[in-house]
Order: sequence, then structure tokens, then C-alpha cells
Amino acid sequence: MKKDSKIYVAGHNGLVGSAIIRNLKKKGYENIISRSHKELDLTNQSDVKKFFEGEKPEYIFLAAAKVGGINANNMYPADFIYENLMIECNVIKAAHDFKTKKLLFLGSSCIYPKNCPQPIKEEYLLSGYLEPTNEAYALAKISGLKMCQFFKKQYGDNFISVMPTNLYGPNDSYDLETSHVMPALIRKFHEAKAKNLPYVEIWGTGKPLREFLHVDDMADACVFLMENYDGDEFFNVGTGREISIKNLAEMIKEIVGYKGGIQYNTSKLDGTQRKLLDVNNLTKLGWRYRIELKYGIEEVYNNFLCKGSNKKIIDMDVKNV
Ligand code: GFB
Repeated sequence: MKKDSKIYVAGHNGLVGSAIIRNLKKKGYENIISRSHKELDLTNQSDVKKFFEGEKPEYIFLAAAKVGGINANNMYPADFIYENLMIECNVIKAAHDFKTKKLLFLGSSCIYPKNCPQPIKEEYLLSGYLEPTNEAYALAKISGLKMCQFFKKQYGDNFISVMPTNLYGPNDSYDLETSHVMPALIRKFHEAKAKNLPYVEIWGTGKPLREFLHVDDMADACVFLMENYDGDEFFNVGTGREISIKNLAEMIKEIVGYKGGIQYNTSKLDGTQRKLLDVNNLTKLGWRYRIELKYGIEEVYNNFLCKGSNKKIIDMDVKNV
């Protein structure tokens, strides 16, 4: 990838896409293109084709997706499978038809079987049943990864994939119904402190373990692979460390400075108990995460406060994910 190569970041307003753009700009890439959802609906095949005809991007980061936390995935499985499959089919096929030099597809750690051995190696893909709360999203992401591999196998297209663990960082969704756990807990503890509430409600038992990666590290791994890897494998991206939801809640509570209690609502779903990624394959290539969890949460919370976006976030009623 040259500094003036035409690079299309699909999903540039989202958590990952915006971080990829920050990373590319920091590294001196100067010909980055993007389109908002209003300008280009990636689920519309003819619109995607027209966009590729006009722009012919040389490199693509496919970070556009319908995403959300456990509740959104569980409530809207039809939307999750349909929109994600459409985006993947349209962009990957257009990348093939218009001879894109290289494409990097972003999947998710939920592609792996619910009960597979831990830490999860890439080779465990399709070795068992999926976690029901995010089966639709997982099936779409498995399809995207397999499409990249099959286009490479049949046509020699340079399409590669990464499977990130749970991500957090700037530009996340703070909608309490549909967001992931990290922004939800930051907002809940912040509001509880501001309103002097006696306790914060945590969904589930607090026992599930999760691995969290700052999205700036994720973006760095994506650009690293775009610059350095042309092989047939896909890569897990994470820290290799996990934390229980209970301990995460305690950590966020301390960072926010909330003095009240925590209550567990066990009528809410836990989801999978554990999904720790084995990140040895990427480590062997020479990439490792940098941002430790506590520091990352502090930074995200400061950003939340500084932007003054907390007021906006608290007031708004975002239904999309
Ligand atoms: O981040 P999260 O929504 O998704 O939830 P998953 C992680 C854990 O945090 C679950 C608990 O055990 C939740 O029950 N949790 C506790 C909460 N309090 C809250 C809260 O207020 N909000 C939320 N959202 N969770 C996602 C998948 O699974 O992981 C996606 O749904 C994707 O498809 C993503 O793969 C990486 O980690 O369970």
C-alpha cells in the first residue's frame, strides 16, 4: 500500500472504521475515501456497483456492519443476518469485479462455537454449535470470512480477514438497549453518580468472562496486516487477557468515582460464559496490543466527559445500532 493509494474505508463513521481512518492518517496515507450511509447504502447492490465503477478503490477496509450488544443481537436476528450478508456480498463481489488490489474484512470473535476450548484458536472455526444470542451475526461474519477465502482460492483475489474480540473506544454507541457492555456501563455509572442513584443495574450474573481490546489497537492491527500479510490465514485480534463482567463493573465504577452499589439482574442474558482469543498467530507475525484495559477505559471516559457528549448521549434516544 503506497501513501497515495486509493483506500476505501467502509463504515468510516463507526467505532472501527473511524479508528482505521485515524490510524491511516497518522501513518501518512493521504488518499482515503469514504461514504456516509446516506450517500451510499451498502446493502444496495446497484448503488455499490456504481460507487465502485466511479471510484475503483485499490484497497478496502470492510468495517461496515450492523453491530450491537447482546440484547440487540438477540432481538433483531433477521436484521443482523440480512444486512450483514448484503453488505459483505455487495462489497466483496464489487472488489472482485473492479479488481481491488486488497481487501481486509472484519469479522468477530462470536464466529467460534459456544463451547470450544479456551483460548480459542482460529482452527476451531465450525467445530461446534454457535452461541444462540448472536447466531445470526456470527453466521453472517462466518460467511464473510469464507467468501474472502473462496474468492482468494478460486480467483486469486487478495482478500484477508481479522476476527476481533470485544472492542471499545471513541465513537461507540451509548444506547442502553442496544450497545455493548463497556459503553453501557460507562453511561450507567456516570448517570448514577450524576443523579445520586443508590445502585447500578448490571445485566446477568456478572460471571461471564470477556476480553476487551481498545479500537485504536484494533485499527493498528488492521493496517499492519494490510501492509504486511498476503497469505491464506485469518487472524484473531485481542489481548489474550480476560476479565469477568463483575470485575469490569468494579473497575468502571472506580474510574467514574461512583460510590453506590451494584445489583445484578439475572433475568437478563449472560450470553456465552467465556470467549478468550488465542492471539499467538498474530503475535508471531510481529503485532501486539499496546493499550492496557484500565488506561483505555480512563481515556474513553475522559473523552466522554470532555466532548460534552455525555449530555447529548443521555438526552438522546438512539434506536439504531
Ligand atoms: O457486550 P455485550 O452486550 O455482548 O455483553 P457479548 C457482554 C456481557 O456483559 C454479557 C453483560 O454477559 C451481558 O449480560 N452485561 C452486563 C451487559 N450489563 C450489561 C449492560 O448494561 N449492557 C450490555 N450490553 N451487556 C457480543 C455479540 O456479545 O459480542 C456481538 O452480541 C459481538 O455479536 C460482540 O460478537 C463482540 O460479548 O455477549
